[in-house]
Amino acid sequence: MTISQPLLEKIIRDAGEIALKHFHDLKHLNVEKKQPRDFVTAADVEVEQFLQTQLRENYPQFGFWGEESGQSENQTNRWIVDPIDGTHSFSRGQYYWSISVALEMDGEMVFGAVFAPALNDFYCAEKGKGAFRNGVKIGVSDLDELNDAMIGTGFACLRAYLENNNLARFCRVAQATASQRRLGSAAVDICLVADGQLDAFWEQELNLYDVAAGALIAKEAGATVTDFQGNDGIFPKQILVTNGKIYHQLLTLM
Ligand code: 2AM
Ligand code: CA
Repeated sequence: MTISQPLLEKIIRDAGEIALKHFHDLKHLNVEKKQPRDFVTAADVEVEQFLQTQLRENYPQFGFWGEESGQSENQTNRWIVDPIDGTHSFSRGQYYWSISVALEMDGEMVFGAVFAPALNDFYCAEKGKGAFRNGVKIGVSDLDELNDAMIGTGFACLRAYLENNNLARFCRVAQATASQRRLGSAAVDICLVADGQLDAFWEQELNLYDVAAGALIAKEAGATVTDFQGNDGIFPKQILVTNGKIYHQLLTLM
């Protein structure tokens, strides 16, 4: 492997400092709308520029795809970056937002990091080497009764004005589970499943940069990652992440 985890952690934590500076001075933060219900701030742009520059400088062999700046030339081996996942929460001073960085090589995620600066939680994984939060190995919960489960979801589909909007599915799952959470950053939500803080998470109509890093972290922590039909893989338009034990019970409700 040609990457250095300590170097990447330093770069991503430094990016977190840039985001935190804005987070602690929200009164002066410029929030714009890319389209209705879709926000971007100066922090998103600055964090992405910083990551792009640092990653290019240290890893010139890899391409780059960021939410705000788009795709560079080399897309076979590339960094996939969401500078701030959960921008709306960020802009309101809430804590669930994150910086998401994945390295994809030949169609496979080999490294993923999700840093939630306001929580000071740094999640990361390298393929085949387990998943970690702040350097401590993590794993999914062992809860096996859907009725007792705490599950997370999100509604990117509502912001996209889709008729297929997750509301009926949410009602089915809410009636079958003990607790529901809607925290606003898919990348963090998926890491909470990896860490056993949630038993499962699903969402639809996301983008690859929202889920690429989280999905690897979750898999390395022992989670199942599928679409709503049960196909293995990372499908941002339909992602279901579970602890494995409640997978079949939940899949039938998707
Ligand atoms: P973002 O903050 O990077 O935009 C929350 O449900 C998830 O939906 C977040 O990961 C958020 O990512 C994403 N999201 C927000 N607005 C969206 C939109 N208009 N279309 C698709 N996804 C969106
Ligand atoms: Ca974003």
